[in-house]
Amino acid sequence: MITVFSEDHRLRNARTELHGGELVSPFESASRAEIVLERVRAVALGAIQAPSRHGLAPVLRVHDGQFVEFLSTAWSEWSATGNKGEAIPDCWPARRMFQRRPISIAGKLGYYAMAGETSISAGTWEAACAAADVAISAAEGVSQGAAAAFALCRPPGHHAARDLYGGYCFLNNAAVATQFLRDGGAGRVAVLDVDFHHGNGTQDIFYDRPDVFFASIHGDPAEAFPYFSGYAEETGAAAGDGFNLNLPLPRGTGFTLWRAALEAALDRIRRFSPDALVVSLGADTFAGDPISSFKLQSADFSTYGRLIGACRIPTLFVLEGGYAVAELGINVVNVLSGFEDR
Ligand code: Q9C
Ligand code: ZN
Repeated sequence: MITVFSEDHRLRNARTELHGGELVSPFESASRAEIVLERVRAVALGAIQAPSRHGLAPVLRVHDGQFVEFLSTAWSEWSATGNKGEAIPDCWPARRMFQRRPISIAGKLGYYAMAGETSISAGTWEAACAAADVAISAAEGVSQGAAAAFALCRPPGHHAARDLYGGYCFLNNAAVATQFLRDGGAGRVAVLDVDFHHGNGTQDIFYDRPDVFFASIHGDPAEAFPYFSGYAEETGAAAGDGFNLNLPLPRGTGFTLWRAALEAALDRIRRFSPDALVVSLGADTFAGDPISSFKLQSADFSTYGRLIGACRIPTLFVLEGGYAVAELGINVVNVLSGFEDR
């Protein structure tokens, strides 16, 4: 399968992440994309292509206009205000507070952030746009009849909602690509999110729609980020009721239990009979991941790639999380090779 990749991911090179009460070097680092690309080359997965530029129109099909405007100007507004560090929110519209968009940059950060670990830095917006273009360009391949394509996106996207950023995500690459596939003629699209963390952003974007089925396998929000989204009782709203499937699993989950959840998700996806499948591919389910608590081994990634491939649905893989950098290339590309071996 083809891989779409942009060097511009390097423009996302924040120095800080709020972690354990300290500002540390971000887990979501540029080396992640490089090691995945290196593995794509090593196994000769297929051609590696640069994305084409699509501008903001496909982004604005799933994101709020004022939110996009905020992201595009956040760093210049923050740095012009004389702040010394990177842009981090410190006040949120919590319970019983008034949900009105402030004018000042410090207020807007809290208004648009769903979490506080993710600093906005110079180049963040440009890298986020490049990642969206990567996802769209790979989706074009699937639209044009490819059996599969891999969008090697960085920064990731699945925590970004219609008007929220955070969890290392700014624009929801998988959701932008999903809508792009719909607009290109796919009547129904399924999204399968296998990242360790619940894909709250993707769920949010499609929650009231019956044309996009969303399924996510993730750490139980009672004990795992993003804490306030991902429970089994979140099944969709209005016309979208019944088109959202959350499969939360306990900390320490190994492949036997995880695989059973995957089979349940794939059953529902097959019954939905989609024209295309978008896989939010996070490899932070790996036993060695530094911020997650599932126990998958590298060989398990090949096994589950094969199970996804056996569905015989045109499939777009979109890279999300995975922070055990040394093994990230192997784990991610094992899924893609497993898919091709089906
Ligand atoms: N400081 C993705 O995998 N919590 N995002 C950080 C460590 C946020 C993960 C905990 C994790 C976000 C795309
Ligand atoms: Zn994750």
